[in-house]
Amino acid sequence: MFKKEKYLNKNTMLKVLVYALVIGMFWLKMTYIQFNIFDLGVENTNEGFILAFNPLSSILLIFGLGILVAGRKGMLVSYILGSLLLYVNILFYREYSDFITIPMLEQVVNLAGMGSSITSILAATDAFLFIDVLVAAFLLFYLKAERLRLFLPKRREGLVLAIVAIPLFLVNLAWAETERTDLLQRTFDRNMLVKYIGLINYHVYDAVLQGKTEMKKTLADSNELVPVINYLNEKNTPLNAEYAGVAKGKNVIAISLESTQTFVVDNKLHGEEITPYFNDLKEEGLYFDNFYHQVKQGRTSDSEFLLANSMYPTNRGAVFFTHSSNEYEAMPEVLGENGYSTSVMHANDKTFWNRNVMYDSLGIDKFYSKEDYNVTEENSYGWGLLDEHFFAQSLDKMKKIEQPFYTRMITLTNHHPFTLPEDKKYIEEGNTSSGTLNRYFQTIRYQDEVLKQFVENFKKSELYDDTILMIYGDHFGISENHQKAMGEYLGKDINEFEQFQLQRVPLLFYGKGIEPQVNHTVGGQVDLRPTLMNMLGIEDNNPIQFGHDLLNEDRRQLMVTRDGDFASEKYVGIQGSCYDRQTGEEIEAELCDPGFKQAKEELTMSDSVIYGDLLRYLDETRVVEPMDEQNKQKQEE
Ligand code: GP9
Ligand code: MN
Repeated sequence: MFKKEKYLNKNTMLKVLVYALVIGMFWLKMTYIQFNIFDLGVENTNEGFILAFNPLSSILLIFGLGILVAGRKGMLVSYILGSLLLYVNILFYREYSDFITIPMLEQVVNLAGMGSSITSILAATDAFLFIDVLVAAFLLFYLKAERLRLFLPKRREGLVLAIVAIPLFLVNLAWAETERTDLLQRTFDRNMLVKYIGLINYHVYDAVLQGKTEMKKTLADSNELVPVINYLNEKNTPLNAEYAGVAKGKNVIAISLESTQTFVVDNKLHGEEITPYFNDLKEEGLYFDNFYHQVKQGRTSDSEFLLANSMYPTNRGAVFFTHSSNEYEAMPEVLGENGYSTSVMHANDKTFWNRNVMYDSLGIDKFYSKEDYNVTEENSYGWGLLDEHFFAQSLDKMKKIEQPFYTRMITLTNHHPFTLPEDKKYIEEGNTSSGTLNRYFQTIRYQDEVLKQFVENFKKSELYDDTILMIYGDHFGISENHQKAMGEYLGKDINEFEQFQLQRVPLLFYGKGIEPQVNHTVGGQVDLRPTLMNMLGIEDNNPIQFGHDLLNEDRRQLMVTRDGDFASEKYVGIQGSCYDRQTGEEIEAELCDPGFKQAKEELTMSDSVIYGDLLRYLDETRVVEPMDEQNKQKQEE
């Protein structure tokens, strides 16, 4: 009896030891990853402790559930799946500086299309992140010599672990709220969520959000469009009369420049201009120097969405994937109704970003994708067809399409990881501490050179007289992971404010009839549609647009980012902090309160339209519109 008890005690102790070792190992690994691989911006010791503590509840949860379902095997499966989840997030983070969301998972097809980019985010040392999996398997399965019978967890122990996870998570949450109140309600920023509740809990939270999102669409009804219309009517600024119809009846070539940021414009490297051609071209057109991208996880596709709809993309996933079956009344559709033929030219797989499906919803007549281009090994590099060939072949296509046309070209060569064949490097690479930034200068320089070929050929073509160009950057190319190097190049410390300002992208309208001018208004991609439609002199009857004509001098200057940050004429508001936009100095936080409030309202309104698929009720609601018109006239009187 005594002997048996002793044996049991010893066994229990060993069991607890194995539990502790396996849980401890995963905890250690996850803490290492959260501290060292993700850049979560830990600001004080309290946050450091939260970050070190937050893996625990999620580990108990997944191990507990594993044991509950399949005992020892289940625990190992949880260990392996948990490790894979961490690793996939690491890869994703290296590429996008963001964490995976469920809608984003549908986009694994994109990873296949990433070509050389995917290899650049794998590191040989990553193998170390899996060594513990072997140790765990060894502890759980091989240390079971008959006499020791070390580890045979009972199902009910799994249940206990999973239950204990709940109060632990609540402790975690309460602790996190000491740093940020209403953490789970104010979730524009995934970085912050992961910092406070840990990566695995974040995924659980994301799953809950997903469920809510799906419910919203099912439960939505036409009444929900009314507050949005009222809000937009209230905020509405009239279109600029001087520019109305300056490009009436003309063709439009919109050129989306991949990863092109404003900081390269009029800037030099080794004493040479990085974009010599664009620098000159912008002197002959209407150029905007305070124009920001507003994309989130959907990158290029988000910029396309902003342009087509003048609505904000979603905060999770790419709206091109998540809401491609929604009803829209996008700009191409309206242009089509006004006699335009509409197309997109982009030499990538047509399924990338789900474009082939979404373009139908946006009313784009024709998508010239990779299969419509002559793509060979000789004329391709990295992501695919080199821009010079893309431009040349696209111009040939344009000469043949029915006029008036609206076509949008999307370049590709200046994409991460920014590599080029030797003979296309027209400038020495940079000498900062980031290879990515160093190469970026070269791909930007290349893009400028081939843009020159395109525009010069365009000018010589018959198209020139009847066509305007709208050239803009789709989003940043250099992520905040390269802040230090960016600081070395720009010769200043890249703080939160500077990082925000780096989100500016160039915007240029060019063509006969467009007077040269530099415009400093603060705007973003959401403003493109009303600006362009006004220049084309087309009445755009879709009232659900969040943009404001960039050319109206009385416009509301407010550029809202998907994170709920904003830039206005005076201020820049970033995650609760406030800066003077001119000087970059941090000022009293309260000064930005109204801006934050408006930003939030704006995003909430836009989201309600997308999540509820509310544009399907537009025709119904339009019946009441004449009333609104009358009201407006009254107000004007
Ligand atoms: C792919 C291209 C690049 O077709 O648009 O996409 P990105 O990674 O920039 O969103
Ligand atoms: Mn892009």
